[in-house]
Amino acid sequence: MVIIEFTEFLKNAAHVKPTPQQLALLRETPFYAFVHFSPNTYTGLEWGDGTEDPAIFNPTELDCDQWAQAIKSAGMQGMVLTAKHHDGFCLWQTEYTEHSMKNSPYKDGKGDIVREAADACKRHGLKFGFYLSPWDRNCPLYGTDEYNTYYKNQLTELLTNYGEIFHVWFDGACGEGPNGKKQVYDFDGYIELIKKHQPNATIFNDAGTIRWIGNEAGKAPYAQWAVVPQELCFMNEKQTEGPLVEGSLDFVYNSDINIGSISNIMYSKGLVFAPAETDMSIRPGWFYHPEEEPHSLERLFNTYVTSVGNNATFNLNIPPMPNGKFDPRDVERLKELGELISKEFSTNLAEGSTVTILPGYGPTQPEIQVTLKKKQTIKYVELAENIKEGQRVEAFDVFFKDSHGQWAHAARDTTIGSRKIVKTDPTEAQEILVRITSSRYVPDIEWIKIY
Ligand code: FUL
Repeated sequence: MVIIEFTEFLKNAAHVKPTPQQLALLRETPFYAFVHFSPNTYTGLEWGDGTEDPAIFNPTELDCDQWAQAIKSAGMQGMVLTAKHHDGFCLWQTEYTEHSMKNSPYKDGKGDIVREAADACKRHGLKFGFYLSPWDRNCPLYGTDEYNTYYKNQLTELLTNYGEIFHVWFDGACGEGPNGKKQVYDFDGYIELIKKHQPNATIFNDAGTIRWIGNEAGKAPYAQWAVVPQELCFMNEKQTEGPLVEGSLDFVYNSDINIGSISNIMYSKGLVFAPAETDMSIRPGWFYHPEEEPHSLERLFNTYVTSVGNNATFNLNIPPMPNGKFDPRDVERLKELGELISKEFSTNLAEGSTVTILPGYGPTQPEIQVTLKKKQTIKYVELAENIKEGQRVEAFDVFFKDSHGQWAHAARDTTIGSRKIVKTDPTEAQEILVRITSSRYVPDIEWIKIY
């Protein structure tokens, strides 16, 4: 049974808009660093079980300025520190547990690594955020209502004592606590605290204002939609009515490739704006393991292109070593990455060129023709939708005019969104044509850049 008109449905879907916080993250802070640091750094584990002795946590040469400098060298704009991972150990001076810096030999139990990291970010012009694992394998309250109070108390400490927080990372993992019980998380209560104390922060979660991209390999699913069913991302406000068609959503998890496609969203009871974050570690593990090597420059660069250059943000983890510094191999790789990103994207060849919008095949299928001032070797075409008004384009083609004056097909792609970087075979050309082949409403292209 058709409940609302299809064209009306498409128009509404095309007008689902970001919040100012989501817009700011996409446009101003799309590339940031994760820092995974906990007793795991000393035990070699990825998931501690909460029985670790806090005395093992002793970063004798901790240098958060070194972290910040390395992060900046890659061109990143922020840092997200694991204030508490699943093992429950707190990297700050919390009032609510002894399983914390209080019992670490570092600075005789007076250390506060959240403070040191936040201050270093300030000194180096980086934004600061934190990860606070809801799953806590140490806290004896875990699995009871009191645990939610405990968690909210910790959240309040972090939200109120460390200056401006740009991003709060809620891990979706929900295992058993020390007493074998699982916890029902009070996400509404957690979100209320963030809205109260840090209204500008975005919230990462499977269901968050920034949602998970669905894998840790930097791959976007088939198309990268920020407009998804509220059934998936309940932390966002519904902006449309639905469903278009009675039925059940087939794809309701971030790893499903079609969550944003019409064939799925038509069954939704309402759509939300929730852009994706790609999270990935510079090495195989989230925590430091000396035998691991950083990923290749090529892999990291490609992940940048398929995240920041694909309507998503990129959260790249760098794990400190037991002494509290980043490994020189990671520092070097970050520098190389920053250099490569600025080499590839610093000169917009379309600067000063002529841009003509042609009617193409109709209002939702226009063509954009760019004539450069002279012939250039083109490696990338970058497009951006005026995302603050919504996401519309479903598919497009790119052509370069060849030496015979013919439009030669260079690339075919799906969504655009906040920013899309299309990699092409390096080609000499002066004229570029972008043909929008499908759009949910009249496309509103904010910019086109050529590199
Ligand atoms: C996952 C965690 O279980 C991993 O340890 C890591 O923190 C990653 C970013 O999120 O859910």
